[in-house]
Amino acid sequence: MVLPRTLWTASAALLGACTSADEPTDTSPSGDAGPLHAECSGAEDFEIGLHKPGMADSLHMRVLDAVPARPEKFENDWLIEVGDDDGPIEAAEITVEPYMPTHGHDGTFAPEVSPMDEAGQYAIDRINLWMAGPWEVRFMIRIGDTEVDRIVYDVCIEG
Ligand SMILES: [Cu+2]
Repeated sequence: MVLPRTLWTASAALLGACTSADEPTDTSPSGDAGPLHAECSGAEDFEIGLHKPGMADSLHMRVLDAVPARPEKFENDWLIEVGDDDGPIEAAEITVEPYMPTHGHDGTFAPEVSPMDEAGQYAIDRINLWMAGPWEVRFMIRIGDTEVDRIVYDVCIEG
């Protein structure tokens, strides 16, 4: 579990910048993070604050905090913020699936999703990234009975 933060206002102001940053501008190997796992070529560099638009382009997500700060093997806890252009999305039904695309398996159990008091914030606990290599952390977001969007974070686990 990570602590809630009151960042929605600041985050909303940054959404425009995020959506224009989808194109990678630096494809050189990251100097700080060391070499990625061999199967992780093309994975983006995960960092706290990373913003992603949904595949349907109706919602956005930001990782407000992560423990550990860079994803590591086995269990990871994230604090996320979900919103659309009008602000935070409360009462979303969020399903999270860690998935290893190169091997076709999941994290063996579903992470725990807990709405926080701060509007639009959800704690995602026990994201089990149990092998080295590339993972997708897949978020499926429903409001009522309607699936509104899907958002995927690509992360690389060092082995
Ligand atoms: Cu695997």
